[in-house]
Amino acid sequence: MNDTRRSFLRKSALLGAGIAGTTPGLLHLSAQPTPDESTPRPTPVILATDIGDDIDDTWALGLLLKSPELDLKLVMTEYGKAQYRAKLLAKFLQTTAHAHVPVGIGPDVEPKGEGGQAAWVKDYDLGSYPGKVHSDGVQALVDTVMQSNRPVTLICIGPMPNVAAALAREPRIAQHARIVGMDGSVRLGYGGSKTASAEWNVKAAVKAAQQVLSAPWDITITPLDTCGLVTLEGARYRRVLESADPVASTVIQNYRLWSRANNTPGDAEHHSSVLFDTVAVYLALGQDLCNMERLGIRVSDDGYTLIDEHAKQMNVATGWKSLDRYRDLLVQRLAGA
Ligand SMILES: [Ca+2]
Repeated sequence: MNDTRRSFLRKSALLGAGIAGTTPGLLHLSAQPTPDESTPRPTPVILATDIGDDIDDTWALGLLLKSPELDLKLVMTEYGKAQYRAKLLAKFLQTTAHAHVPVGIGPDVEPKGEGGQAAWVKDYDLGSYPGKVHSDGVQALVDTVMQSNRPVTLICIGPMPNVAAALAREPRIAQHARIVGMDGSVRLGYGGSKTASAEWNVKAAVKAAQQVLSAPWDITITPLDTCGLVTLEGARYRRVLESADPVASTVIQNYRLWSRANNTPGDAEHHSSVLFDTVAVYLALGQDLCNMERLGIRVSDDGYTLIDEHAKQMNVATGWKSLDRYRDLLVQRLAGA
């Protein structure tokens, strides 16, 4: 749908320029904004994801594909399980008619193996993916950032060893990209607990988090304080569950397999799990629904994200202005108009 609308806008703009350029009486039209100029260009983004462990990455990818403000230039696997994650990304993109998006495979390191969505890609051949598959995903990330003529938004929704590796390989990416990440726990912990937690994405690869979250790029994060509170239930969940939209139905198909693999098959018929990673995608396109604070954040060696005025300053979504409006946005985008 978005591709169709974009190509329509592009054609309209070309037509407008042609008229203005060849008809003297209409020259003033060239000063009028064309549809392309009046519609903000989508932001180039890269998604770095540990898809295939918790199911929220799959929901986040769905939200990203349904957000016309964002132009997905590359998906890269994070945190091991490289082949399994790459297959999930490729099959999801192909199933939802986004097979033009390149897939970058991260290094074949620990952790290895598969996860709760393995059944979905059991017979999928990565070689059959119509788009580009980069065997060196870290280099693909570096090249995509350095070759972009506009700053890239790097959405990080997993532990970040591969983003840290990209930064080590080409430190200048920090001048050409900004980070929007699902990271940490500032004042609230898991489940809205009043005690901060050592959040998984930080704790699973602490050194990488310290490197990425202190580099000189612009950083925005959703810690558990905001992302840890997002679930869909009741009528909202049913809209996604019953949607015929290819993205929504692919998300639900994966959620059902994942729930079965986690011995909670009934969950997928009634409510979502916590959709942490979707909030990072949201923050890449807008922040109006969150309370944003500018805070110095230091990553401790045991994986906590501590407020420290001498540490790297970043934009932190520390609370919701309206969590219900965010839930509505998520449903509207995933389930279609
Ligand atoms: Ca994740």
